[in-house]
Formats: sequence, C-alpha cells, structure tokens
Amino acid sequence: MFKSTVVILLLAASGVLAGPAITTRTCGTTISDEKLLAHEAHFQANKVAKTGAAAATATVNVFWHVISQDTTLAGGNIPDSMITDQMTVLNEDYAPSGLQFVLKNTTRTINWNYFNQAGPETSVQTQMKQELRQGGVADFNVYTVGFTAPADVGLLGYSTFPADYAGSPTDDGSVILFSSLPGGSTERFNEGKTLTHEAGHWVGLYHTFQGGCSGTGDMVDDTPPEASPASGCPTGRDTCTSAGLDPINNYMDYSDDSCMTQFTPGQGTRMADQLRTYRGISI
Ligand SMILES: *[C@@H]1O[C@H](CO)[C@@H](O)[C@H](O)[C@H]1NC(C)=O
Ligand SMILES: [Ca+2]
Ligand SMILES: [Ca+2]
Ligand SMILES: [Zn+2]
Repeated sequence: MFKSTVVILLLAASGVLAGPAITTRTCGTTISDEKLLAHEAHFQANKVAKTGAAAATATVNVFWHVISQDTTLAGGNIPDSMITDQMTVLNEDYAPSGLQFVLKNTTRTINWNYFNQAGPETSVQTQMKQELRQGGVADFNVYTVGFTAPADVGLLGYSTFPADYAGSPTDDGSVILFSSLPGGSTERFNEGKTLTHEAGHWVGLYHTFQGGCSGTGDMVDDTPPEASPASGCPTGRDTCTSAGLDPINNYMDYSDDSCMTQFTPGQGTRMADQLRTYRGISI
C-alpha cells in the first residue's frame, strides 16, 4: 500500500503523468449553422480563381509559441526536438495537398494563466495572442498550452478560420495541447495529428461531421456525411444512410491519431480556394 503510493508520487514528479489523459478527442473549433452559412455566402461571392501562375506547392511560415507554467516538460516547456518532430508530421500530412510549413521562430513564455486557462473564447487567450502573435494573414501562429481549466478538460485544440481574420487578425491561429505533440504524454493523441487537424481549420476546413447527416455538411463533396464524431478507429462505421462510409480516417474527424491518415482531393481543393481567397496564398 505504502510502496505503491510512493511510486505514483515518483511518476508524477518525473513527469510521466504530464499532460491530461483524454478518452475522446474534443476540438473547440465550433461554428453555428448560421455563421457557417454567412461564411459560405461570403466565400462564394468573393472566391479568387486559380490562375495559371499558381505554384504546385505553397509555403506557410509558422510562428510557434511555447507556453508553460514553469521550466519543466510536465509544465509545458517542450523541447525544440518535439516541435521539429511535429513539423515533420504536419508537412507529411499536407504534402499531398501542396502545402508546406516552415518554422520561422519559436518564443517561450512562462505564464501560469496562459498555460492553464487559455480555452476557446476566453479573455486569457485573447490576451495571450495580443502579446505574442507574429506575422500577417498568411502566417500560421501556433500556441502550445495545458488546458487544465475545468471547462477545458479533454480539449486538444481550437483554431480560427481564414474568413475570421479580417474581423479579428490578432486572434488568428491554433492553440493546442502541448502533450499532443509526437512523443507527448497524452496517449492515443500523441502522434501530432492534433496540429494537422487544427491547421485544417486554419486553412478553411470544417469537421467531417459538421451538420450531421442532413444539410450542407462540411461543404466538401468527397467526404461522406456522418451523424456524429467518430471515436477510436471504428472501421466500417456508417451513421448516415447517404452513400459512403463515415470518413473515420479523415484528419477532420475525431478519431485517434493512429487512425487519421488523409485529406480528400475535395478538401485539397477547398483549402486551396480558401487560402487564395482569404490569405493570399496561391497553390
Ligand atoms: C523571434 O521572435 C522574438 C520575439 O518577437 C524576437 O525577439 C526574436 O528576435 C525572433 N528570433 C528570430 C530568429 O527571428
Ligand atoms: Ca462532405
Ligand atoms: Ca453513409
Ligand atoms: Zn476541429
């Protein structure tokens, strides 16, 4: 009895228990039907057409902001090597879509409030981004935090959409759980797919379960609709009667990292159109 207590304390002290355990992926990037329709109307009315001069691959600069509550790994102070590994995963996942990311700068900030309380739509996240965001509309700012506030338990990340930039430029970017990086401590969600997913919102993609079985869904034709987020890796899942199995392997679903393997060509087209229209990035 006494011995096992000591072991648990040692594990905690050594950082093995760093980062929350998560049973179901939760992303804080939600959009109401009303706002989605307004986004889509604006997008259709302003869409910038692809020109012959577009490059096969576009490059996006990344400004990374490591937020920690202290100088330990358990406290969020991830090493540069984890960021490098995450950039590799991100670039592997986006290569088929013609998008590559280059790490331009990494800032390190010790701030208990930012690390623990920077949930979606909080004043803390607004303040954090006002202090740290770098670059312009075409630059991707990533913040790694701890999400320990009760309202954020289970949260892996959240992002802004390209169409949001004009109204609140400083807010632009993705905030993700530090232990979701490759080699991080949040099991099943520690292969780096959280950033791939959140960057998916940043380039203009919705969740594959957006709108459920009916309605306009995620505005992409080759992602079959699904009634709800997938969890784990439920091969053969089919929650909507319309043609096609649920896109459980898609980066924009909620499956485990090991289950997430693709964007569809339709999503590639949508992200290129969104990036051209709202971020001046030409693929
Ligand atoms: C990174 O950003 C910080 C904060 O703006 C700045 O002080 C530093 O010079 C930058 N480093 C590089 C290599 O650009
Ligand atoms: Ca679809
Ligand atoms: Ca179906
Ligand atoms: Zn999401």
